[in-house]
Amino acid sequence: MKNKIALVTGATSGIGKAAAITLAKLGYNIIATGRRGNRLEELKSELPEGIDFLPLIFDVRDREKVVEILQNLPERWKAIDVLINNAGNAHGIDPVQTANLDDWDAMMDINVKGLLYVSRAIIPGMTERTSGMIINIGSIAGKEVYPNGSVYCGSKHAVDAITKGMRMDLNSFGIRVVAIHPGLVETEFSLVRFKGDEGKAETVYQGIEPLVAQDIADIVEFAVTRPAHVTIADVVVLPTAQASATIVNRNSKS
Ligand code: NDP
Ligand code: 8X3
Repeated sequence: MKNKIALVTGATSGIGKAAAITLAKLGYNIIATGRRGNRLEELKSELPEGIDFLPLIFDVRDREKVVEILQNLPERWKAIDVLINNAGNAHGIDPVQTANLDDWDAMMDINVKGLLYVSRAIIPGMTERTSGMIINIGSIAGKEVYPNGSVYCGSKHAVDAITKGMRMDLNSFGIRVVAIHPGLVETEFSLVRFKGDEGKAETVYQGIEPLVAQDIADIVEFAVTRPAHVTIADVVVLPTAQASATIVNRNSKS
C-alpha cells in the first residue's frame, strides 16, 4: 500500500516541524511549507529513510502563490490525507490603543487568512475523495482573551470558529476536522512575538516547565491514529503550571 500524504504548514520550526517528523515516523510522505527554505532542507535530513518529501517555500499571506503552488502539486502529491494548518505567530503584545498596525495585519493575514487560503486549495480534493483530516492549530488564546493580546486572541478565536464551521460544512463528506489549542509551548513563538529579543522571550517560560513542540505532535499522532469513525474534535492542552491564559504558577519549576 502506498504511503499516505500529510501537508504541514509552518514546518520550519516548533510545532509544525515536530508534527512533520512525527507523521513521517508513522509512514506519511511529507509536504512541508514555510518561508525559510534552508530550514526545510534541514527538516528533510531529519526524516526517516524511505519517506518522500516535498518542500514548498511560500508565504501563506500570498494568496496567488498559495493557490498557484497548491493547485499545481505534482500528480503523485495531490491526494493529501492530512492537512495541518499550523503556520502562524503572535506579533507584538500591546494594548489596542497603541498597537502596531503592521503587527495586526501580520496576525490576521497569516493566522486567519493564510489558513483559509491553504484550506480552500486543499479541501476540494478531500471532498472529491470523501476522505481526509484537517488539523487546525488554535491556541488557549482562541478560547480566552488576555490583556495586550486582543488581536492575536482575535485571530485564534477566528481559527476556533472556522474549525467548527469547517466541521459542519465537511460533515457530509466524512472529512474529520480537529482543533488543538495549546497553552505555553517553548518554540520560536516568543522570539517572533518579541521581534528577536531573546531576553523578553525567555521571561515567558520563566519559572515553569512549558510544553514542548513534541507534546503537541503527540496529540497529532493520537488524532491521526484513531479509527475512521473517531474525530478528536477539540483539544485544549496546557502545561501543568498553567491554569488559564492568565494564571501561571511561576514557582512551579523544581
Ligand atoms: P514557531 O515560531 O516556532 O513556528 C511558526 C511557524 O509558522 C514557522 O514554521 C514559520 O515558518 C511559520 N510561519 C510564520 N509566518 C508564516 C508565513 N507568513 N508564511 C508561512 N509560514 C509562516 O512557533 P510555534 O511552533 O509555536 O507556532 C506554531 C503554531 O502554534 C502557530 O499557529 C501558533 O500560533 C500556535 N501556538 C503556539 C503556542 C506557543 O506557545 N508556542 C501556543 C498555542 C498555539 P517560516 O518563518 O519559515 O515561514
Ligand atoms: C500561544 C499561547 O498564551 O502566548 O498561542 O497566547 S499564548
